[in-house]
Amino acid sequence: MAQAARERFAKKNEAEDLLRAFRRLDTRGDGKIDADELSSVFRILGHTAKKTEIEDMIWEVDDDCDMCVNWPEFQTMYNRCRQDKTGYEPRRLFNVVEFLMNDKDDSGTVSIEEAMQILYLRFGKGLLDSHLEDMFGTSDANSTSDLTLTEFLNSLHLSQAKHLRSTAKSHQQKR
Ligand SMILES: [Ca+2]
Ligand SMILES: [Ca+2]
Repeated sequence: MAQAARERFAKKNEAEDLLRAFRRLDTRGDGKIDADELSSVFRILGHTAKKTEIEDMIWEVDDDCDMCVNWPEFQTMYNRCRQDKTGYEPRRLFNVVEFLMNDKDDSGTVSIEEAMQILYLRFGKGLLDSHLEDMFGTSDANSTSDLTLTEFLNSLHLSQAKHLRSTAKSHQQKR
């Protein structure tokens, strides 16, 4: 695919995935996500999180302080994190959203084939393997198993920590 076509397709695809993730979290369908909804989705996905942790996830992105995340807040959070180069943007809800976006068939796990689609559209072929290795520990589709939400969050956490360390290092070297 030519780069311009890929970028157009990627944008459209990303917008659709984002809306799908929002709807999946808004289990009552009232246009905003609260702590109960988030915790019921976690329960379905077999992920354990403390109530305070879930409330913090919402608090970090709740611009109008109603203890819910509405669609504009959700989009703002997503775009902030996607554009963030420093790694310091709060990413807890974002990482969950990433999982739901990757889980295209709503099976509750992310397969390497699913992850490949999104990573390819975002980064192109060049960086595909290294991103897959960060996520699955290998880029070999035959030797991976699907990731649960907990596993997915753990690998994102590790790769984001790695990223923070390397940014810190390159700052030090510049001095
Ligand atoms: Ca709701
Ligand atoms: Ca809100």
